[in-house]
Amino acid sequence: MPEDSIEHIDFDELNEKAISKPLVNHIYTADPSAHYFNGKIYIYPSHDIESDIPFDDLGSHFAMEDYHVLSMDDVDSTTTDHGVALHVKDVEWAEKQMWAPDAAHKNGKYYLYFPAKKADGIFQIGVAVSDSPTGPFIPEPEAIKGSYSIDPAVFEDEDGSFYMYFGGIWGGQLQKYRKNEYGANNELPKPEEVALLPIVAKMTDDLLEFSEIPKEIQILDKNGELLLEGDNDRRFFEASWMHKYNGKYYFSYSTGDTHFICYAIGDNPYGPFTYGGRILEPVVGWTSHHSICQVEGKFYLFYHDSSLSKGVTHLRSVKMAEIEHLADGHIKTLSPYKE
Ligand code: FUB
Repeated sequence: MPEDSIEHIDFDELNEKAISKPLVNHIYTADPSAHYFNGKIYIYPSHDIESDIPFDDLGSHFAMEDYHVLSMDDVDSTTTDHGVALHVKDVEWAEKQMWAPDAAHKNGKYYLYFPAKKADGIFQIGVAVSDSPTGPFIPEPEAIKGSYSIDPAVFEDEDGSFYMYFGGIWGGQLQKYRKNEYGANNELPKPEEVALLPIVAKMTDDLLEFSEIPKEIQILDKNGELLLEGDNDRRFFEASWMHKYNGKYYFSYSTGDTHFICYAIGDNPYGPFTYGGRILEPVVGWTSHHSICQVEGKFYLFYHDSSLSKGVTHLRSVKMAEIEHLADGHIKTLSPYKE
């Protein structure tokens, strides 16, 4: 939701209308990646903090330094904060801005994937490993080779293969890359040109590296045409996620400056994906970022808004709500606040 509309909000009224409450309110949390590991819900969010860094379009004021893992015994239970699971000071290659993370579980090990800026100001994505879903996580000494930009989402397919989806424009730096190569002069395409696309790479068996050269995934309209950069209501901005439903692959993402969470449907992890609609209408706060987690046959959207901080865009709170897949495969759009 745009910053200038926040001053007109009555937050008491808004909280009455909200379809869900913050899962925790002793710290600010955002960008929730939720997983159902061993019969319990684990949420891997960003840990938002106040900073004296001025606001800019690159998101420099999102100055997060560490990650906490949250857990819930079931969808109705209280949420436990397991404390600091990884701090930027323990990551050799990273300097600052621990943005949206994700996690994976394989053979008794847990993997935390996270983007951070290096000393040269360029984002890369790293991985840290633990024997416990709640950490502490031990970071690998170097970022994942060939990774760039932000917002990793690691999806396990039914055949046991893992894929990382990533990328985000503006502060996430995806516009600086073409065919996986950084170019300081690269910028966003023009509005009438094809939009920048999210990136996917299959992971190695040890889940520490990419096993292939990352590739773009296509998001098409119903006529089979790639979405254009100027199609701000539908084109990819950041916050990739993948879930599977009825044998179909649902790639979901944020449209950033238009504040929607949208989805596109495909037949395999690489796409192409055809735009399907909106999952979530705009929340209070500029960013919208989500995950979708299946718990005992039902699907839940984990998302965030800035209602607890009364609209401070970089002080967000993680929430959850059930979502519904309709008989035709579409997802029913959620409004975060009742009319
Ligand atoms: O939390 C920092 C950034 O804001 C995330 O990486 C983006 O997806 C947006 O939510």
